[in-house]
Amino acid sequence: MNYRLHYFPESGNSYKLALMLTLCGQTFEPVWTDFGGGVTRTPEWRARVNAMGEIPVLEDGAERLTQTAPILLKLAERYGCLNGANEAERFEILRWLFWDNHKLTGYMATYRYARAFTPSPDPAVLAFLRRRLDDFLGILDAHLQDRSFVAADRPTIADVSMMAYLSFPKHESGYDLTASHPAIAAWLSRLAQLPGWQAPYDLLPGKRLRCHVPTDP
Ligand SMILES: N[C@@H](CCC(=O)N[C@@H](CS)C(=O)NCC(=O)O)C(=O)O
Repeated sequence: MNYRLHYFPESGNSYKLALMLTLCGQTFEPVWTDFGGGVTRTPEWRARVNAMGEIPVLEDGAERLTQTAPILLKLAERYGCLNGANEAERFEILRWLFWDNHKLTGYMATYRYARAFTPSPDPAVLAFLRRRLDDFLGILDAHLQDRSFVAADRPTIADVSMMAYLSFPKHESGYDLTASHPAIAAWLSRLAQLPGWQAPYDLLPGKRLRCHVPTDP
């Protein structure tokens, strides 16, 4: 096994890499990280593991890789898996990866973390983030009205990246996508049919953060 993935279970960014490796038929050693305990904020961890202070980190043999988008691109090239087939598709994949990192994942990760995993989130901050997310989810739902996948006529790493935070249990984000964004819900169901697909908490085991919202019935 050449890969070691530094992660915590609630991390959708970690899920992107765990799922990608799995869909490419690769295994990895999971390295659970005490994100809730603040380990990624310590100078020691930043000096030893990731100077950017972020999870995930993928050890690829002797190399330590960070930032999911370039890592997904590297793995897609390496395994010929979920890649673009031509320049137009590769441009489209990059376009959505940038949008995802800045908008969809950027806001959903922050909103969900504050809402579910902190004890007393500021309602004004939650309202601001949710207003932005409503817009982003509307944009994605419209994009998926007349196509099956985000960037090509088959799944690519853009789908892997963008589905990640939308694949966690709905009580965490408070979005019931089946009711609010049916095209997104249908797309998530299609992706869940991919051979080897696994849900986030099945791929990312271990001690979980305390959740402060009631769980789904
Ligand atoms: N763009 C980065 C985002 C990574 C990221 O934000 N990870 C979160 C955990 S899922 C984190 O470590 N956040 C720490 C912080 O923002 O201070 C990527 O794609 O890897």
